[in-house]
Amino acid sequence: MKLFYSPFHSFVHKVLVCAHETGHWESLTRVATFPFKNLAGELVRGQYSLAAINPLDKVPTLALDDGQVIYGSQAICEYLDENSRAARLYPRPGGARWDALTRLALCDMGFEMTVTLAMERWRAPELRNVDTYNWLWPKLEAALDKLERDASAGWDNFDIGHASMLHMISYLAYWCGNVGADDPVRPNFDWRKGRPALSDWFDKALERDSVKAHFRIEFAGETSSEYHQRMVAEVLAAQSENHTR
Ligand SMILES: N[C@@H](CCC(=O)N[C@@H](CS)C(=O)NCC(=O)O)C(=O)O
Repeated sequence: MKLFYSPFHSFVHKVLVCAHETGHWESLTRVATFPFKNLAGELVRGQYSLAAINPLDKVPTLALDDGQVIYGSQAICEYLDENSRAARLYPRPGGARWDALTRLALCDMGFEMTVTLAMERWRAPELRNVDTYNWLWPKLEAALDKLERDASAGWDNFDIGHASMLHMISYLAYWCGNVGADDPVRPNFDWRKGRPALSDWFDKALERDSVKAHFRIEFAGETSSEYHQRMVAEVLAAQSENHTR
């Protein structure tokens, strides 16, 4: 299997966590994909295009060995979980499943809002859309507050919603707060402040092997666009051989 994804490990990737927890880590070829910029940091499209296998041209995109392509992180995680060789992250039908799926949705949407805010930083400060920030920021704070209330009640499991929480919170902390990026959206924002239960949960979850396998570890694989294009070509060849898409 090939996973096309952005290899920035300054945040926790939900799909990587899921791949590791479900026992697919070793059989996954991770293909570095830069959806927005080339390696020189210029905003260009095309060099790392996935358009031939994903009409949305987005990461993450999973390609199975027979050429079948699955995109949308939710679909990818569900595929990995259904074919799990180890833990299952999607609870069986019932209340626990809806709780996990709702946290998955909350944090996936929170992540996308955070990406929108982080992308605003690419504009000159005077061109940044303040209305976007004013609209989205209260939702992100409310999402964190809801998760703090949930964390106060406690969990005795680790599900797909938790993987998504790690993804959103670590990305938000990096791009919108006091953790890492230059020119963050809110330079002094500390998501942990006033959220002790969530903060404790987060620190414990970072100890999982599925997180430690990539978080804050530099991507060591091939990053050239030639390699990326070769991997896309392999998917297309498998598709024509197996009549998949
Ligand atoms: N809902 C999608 C979101 C994927 C997504 O928006 N990926 C961004 C990177 S964070 C992307 O590839 N953007 C490239 C583009 O929009 O052209 C998922 O969860 O997979």
